[in-house]
Amino acid sequence: MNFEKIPPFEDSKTLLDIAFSRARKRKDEKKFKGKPIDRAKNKEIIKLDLIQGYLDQRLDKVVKSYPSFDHLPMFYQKLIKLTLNPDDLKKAIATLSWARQKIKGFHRQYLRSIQKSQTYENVKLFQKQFYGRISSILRQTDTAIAYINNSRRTMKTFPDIKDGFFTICLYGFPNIGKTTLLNKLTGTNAKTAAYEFTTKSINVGYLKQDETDPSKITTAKSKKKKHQTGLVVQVCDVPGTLARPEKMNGIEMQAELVMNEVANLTVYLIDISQEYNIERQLKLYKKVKKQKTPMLTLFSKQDIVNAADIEEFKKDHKIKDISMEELTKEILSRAKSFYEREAAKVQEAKLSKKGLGK
Ligand SMILES: Nc1nc2c(ncn2[C@@H]2O[C@H](COP(=O)(O)OP(=O)(O)OP(=O)(O)O)[C@@H](O)[C@H]2O)c(=O)[nH]1
Ligand SMILES: [Mg+2]
Repeated sequence: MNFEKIPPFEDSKTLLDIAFSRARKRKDEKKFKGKPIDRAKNKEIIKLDLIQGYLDQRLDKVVKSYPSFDHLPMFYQKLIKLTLNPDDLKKAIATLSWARQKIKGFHRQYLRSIQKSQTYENVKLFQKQFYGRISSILRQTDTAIAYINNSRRTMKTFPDIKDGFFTICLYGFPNIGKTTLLNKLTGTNAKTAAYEFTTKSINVGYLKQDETDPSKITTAKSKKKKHQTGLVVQVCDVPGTLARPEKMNGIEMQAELVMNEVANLTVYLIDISQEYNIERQLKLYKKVKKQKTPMLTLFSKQDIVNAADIEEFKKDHKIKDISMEELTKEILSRAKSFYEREAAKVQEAKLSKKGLGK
């Protein structure tokens, strides 16, 4: 899902100003014929049509640009629950739909009144009443518009995680090399730095099986057709997590959500070059191991850690790890089984549909 495309929305005053000035301009461009009273009526009718048409189109666009909450993949439903209030968002969007219908109704009503008018005074009066009514309706949407715009800012930070891919989550403490590994595996250029909490939102990259050497991986430019481009794997690098379940912050909760809701495999990174938080990394390791998502453990920064120290650490804590070379092979092998299972499911569904159709 890509939430980047949700457009911004004007407040009621700006919206009305634009609608009125467009209507005025278009009306001035048009030549009106007939008796003076008919000309006056037609001028106002055109303005009413243009104003209603513009507001209708703007309100409709915003309403339609928000995906229906109940149809979103579970990950995004939960992410919205974590970061926003879905009921308030639904209410705000419903307010815009309500305003749209109300404006439509007033447009019909005042169009008829102006058409029936016999005097200029009445034409002016109905025109004024129409403007007053729609201004009042739009003013009532201001809180909803502000809420929608705030939600949009939050939703724009949501990662674009695609459905149907074998997906890996790189998980672990801050500053242990998760983003560095993402960049290495997928060729992304996500920010890495020698301090904690560099990654504030979720980075996504793609790798694929190397066509010249199927035991190796390469970066995947195409994020779309996994079957056409060989085995494509989606990799999510999440913000660092501290082992403190009782006071997890919003970013840590998002990281956990990716691991539990999206990932088919967690790669848990341990960095023993940072002596000071080893105990807490182990605590988190034990927690992640208990989750339903299968986990592989990788020691990061092996170039600056003594190999013997890693061996001793593994023995002391009964940890089974995987090397970098094995990791890529393991990813490809698991991805292959995953896509085979998915293809079998599709085939099965087709067959049972055929069976039912008989
Ligand atoms: N020597 C060495 N340094 C590494 C390695 N991987 C990462 N680093 C360094 O460790 C620091 C942290 O790396 P990141 O990849 O930003 O770590 P992160 O786990 O994504 O950190 P957060 O986003 O803050 O959770 C950076 O200075 C990296 O250059 C490695 O394999 N060897
Ligand atoms: Mg990072």
